[in-house]
Amino acid sequence: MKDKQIEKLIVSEKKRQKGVINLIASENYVSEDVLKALGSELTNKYAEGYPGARYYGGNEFVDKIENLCKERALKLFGLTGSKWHVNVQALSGSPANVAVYLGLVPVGGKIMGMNLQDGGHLTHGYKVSITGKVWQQVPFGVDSKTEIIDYGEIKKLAEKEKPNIIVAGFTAYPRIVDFKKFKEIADSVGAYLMVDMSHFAGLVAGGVYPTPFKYADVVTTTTHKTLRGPRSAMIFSKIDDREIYKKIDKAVFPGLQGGPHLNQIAAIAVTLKEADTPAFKKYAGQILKNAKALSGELQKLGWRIVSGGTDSHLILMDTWMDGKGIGGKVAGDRLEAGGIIVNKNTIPGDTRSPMDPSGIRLGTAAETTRGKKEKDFVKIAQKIDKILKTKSK
Ligand code: DSN
Repeated sequence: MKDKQIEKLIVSEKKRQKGVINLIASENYVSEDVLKALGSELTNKYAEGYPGARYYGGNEFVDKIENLCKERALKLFGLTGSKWHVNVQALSGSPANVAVYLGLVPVGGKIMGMNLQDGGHLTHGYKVSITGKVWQQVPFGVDSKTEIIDYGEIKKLAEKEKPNIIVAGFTAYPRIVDFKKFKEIADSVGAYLMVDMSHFAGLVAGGVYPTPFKYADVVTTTTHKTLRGPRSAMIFSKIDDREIYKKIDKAVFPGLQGGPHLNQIAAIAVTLKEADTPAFKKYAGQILKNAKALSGELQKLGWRIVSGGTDSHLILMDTWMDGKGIGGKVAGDRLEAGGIIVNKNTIPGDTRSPMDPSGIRLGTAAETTRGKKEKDFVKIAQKIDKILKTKSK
């Protein structure tokens, strides 16, 4: 690069990434091919609109790229183009979720989503997000004892509040979600069911987590977590006489965005091809095995794992343990000093502040990409335990 300042910083970041154990549940390491697509000449192209209906000329190749990306997206999740539509233009996860609400929920309408403290995302209607300002959140949480979603409570709440849309999905909930139950609840109150599978999309693609497509009206996902692609998003909508997909396409463009980022779209296409392989299935299975090994060993070492374990790539560790342990901020800082990168996280019923909550969130997708197996994660658990039990000087 001619710009030595930026080049030096990129090289330093590359070194940092190589030198740490990365347990951030929403990060991963992409392939050289994904990086090549991201850094290609596609970034020069403006193509407002959709394939075959653009507002700019010169779309011969970018139309093919976007169509191929959409075909691959449907194929990977076992969907047919007559029943499902996919939009691959949303710039990332938050704008994808906002586009769905913009398309389907009137201003002031109700979004029923998991509250932030129990594992929901900001864009599931939380008050500081635009999704909690333009629309009203009807928050639900987990059962205070089991720390698992209580579908009976959700049903009661939905019947009382009559939300326009119910969001099943999370950023910090380690368990399997029962999409069938969510669909029954949504149908009983006339709400759309949206599943935000951002965290577990790669696990669904790999066949190790239940597919939401049997039950959802809309499925949103980022493409950079367990799916191991570029920072971007996709929105799948069921095709039926409600014509949801038309409303969502319009919400993405021209509702929220101008030109799509075609370099990202090409990189998603590359990711989807990589994910449609036996090797990726094996990878997804290993993510799960590794998460169980990490969670099991931490429990053996005396740490409390929220909900007693995990069914996914994600683990919520209670580091505070009612004052017997340490806060999430100190835990995160100490681990970083010891070469392990995590994020501090609230746990269900947390009374501490989000800046220094009671726990940390761990994920196994990134280190599994680097070839780590169960025995390596047992060692990582022991390292975490040692670091957290050693008082800082
Ligand atoms: N998706 C969030 C995460 O899980 O890290 C960030 O918005």
